[in-house]
Amino acid sequence: MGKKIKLDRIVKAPGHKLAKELQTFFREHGIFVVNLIGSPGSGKTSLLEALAPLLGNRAAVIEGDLATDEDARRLNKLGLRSFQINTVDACHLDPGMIRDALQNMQLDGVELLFIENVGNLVCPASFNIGEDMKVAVVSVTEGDDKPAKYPTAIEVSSAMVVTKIDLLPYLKCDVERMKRDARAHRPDIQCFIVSAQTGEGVREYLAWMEEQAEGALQHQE
Ligand SMILES: Nc1nc2c(ncn2[C@@H]2O[C@H](COP(=O)(O)OP(=O)(O)O)[C@@H](O)[C@H]2O)c(=O)[nH]1
Ligand SMILES: [Mg+2]
Repeated sequence: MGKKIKLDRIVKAPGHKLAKELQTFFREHGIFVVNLIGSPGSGKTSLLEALAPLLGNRAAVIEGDLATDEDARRLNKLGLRSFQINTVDACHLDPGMIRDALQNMQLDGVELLFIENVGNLVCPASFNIGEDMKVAVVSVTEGDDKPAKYPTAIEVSSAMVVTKIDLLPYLKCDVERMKRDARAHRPDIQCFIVSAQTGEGVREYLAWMEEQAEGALQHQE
């Protein structure tokens, strides 16, 4: 059976220190945290749906949306334990919301925690919510100029996942340009070309993330 999670310290941490405390908390409990950022409809939840059968019980999700618990329900239905935060009118998640979510979650045995941020390529890029890495999710249907137009989102992201690649035959979208522009803003960014519909690229993305998680946890030992 997995580890028992105690939350005392992060519950008591003052607001301005909370992101750091969350990071320490996750590291101490061997949980690697990925903050998914991207526009509304870019395919963040669908990517998690595609990952769900590969993840099983070792992963959990915190979902951030202004309203509804639709995304958490979509993932729970697939057996990926998920907790929904409603930010009402806030355009991004903050560390206090993550702390509150953790108090309502069962984290025993969790090694990977995904946080799907509020759909928005601007505000979520500026806030650390205790994650190990941000990953930008950008779809081919949004147009190939988006990595160039949202440089901060790219600069803060360790990886860019280009989704909905199955729709490429129907669109004018230059994926090579997306990669080029992303690398111009962040030379070491990892690019994954994915379809949540067909599953293309999903295993490669997961394998890379697991490598990163392993590296981060070994580094700490
Ligand atoms: N064809 C195709 N549609 C996708 C893919 N990923 C997401 N979608 C569709 O795009 C829409 C928005 O996806 P969703 O995952 O809810 O986006 P989110 O708002 O970023 O979480 C839904 O209608 C999905 O079915 C994909 O890889 N291929
Ligand atoms: Mg979603």
